[in-house]
Amino acid sequence: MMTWIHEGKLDGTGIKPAVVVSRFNSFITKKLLDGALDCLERHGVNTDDINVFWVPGAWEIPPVSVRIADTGKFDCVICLGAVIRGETPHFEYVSAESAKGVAQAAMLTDVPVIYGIITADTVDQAVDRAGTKSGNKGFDAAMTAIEMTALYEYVADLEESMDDSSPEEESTKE
Ligand code: INI
Repeated sequence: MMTWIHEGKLDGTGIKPAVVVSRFNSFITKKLLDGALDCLERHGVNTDDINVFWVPGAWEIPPVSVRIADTGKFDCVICLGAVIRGETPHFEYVSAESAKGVAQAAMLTDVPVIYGIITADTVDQAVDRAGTKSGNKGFDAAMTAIEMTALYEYVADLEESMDDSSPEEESTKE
């Protein structure tokens, strides 16, 4: 018995990503953006093909992401933000709605919409996830976007590739 394994390659050559990044807590979100751009460029994405959209806060990320995805001009949308707990319940609303909104955007649109919004109890936790102790969540989100873009493209052509008895380059038979 043979099993088909399907996965997206980590090759960004030719892809046109949109990055939506929020200005709230910009000392963190600028680091996430740096990480995302570094990842995209190091995986073959042409700098001229990257479009960055700034929004005021994490709350605004989902509605803008849907509209950007619906233009059909981009292969993926990478959402970057930082929601940090304060003294009121505001954090709960903004973090929950931005997460739900990005999930909805991913389901409603034809391209991958990737969740790179940090939710942290403290500023230190956010700093750790923006290029210090716990890596850079912007870099990770961009990596996910590259893989998912390749996988979406591959799945769109799946019928054709599975009709062929020899596996396509993107898949392997074990
Ligand atoms: N927006 C954030 O991106 N991060 C936060 O930590 C945050 N907090 O805690 O208030 C925040 N609030 C603003 C919100 O995203 C909207 O921009 C605002 O409510 C206007 O719609």
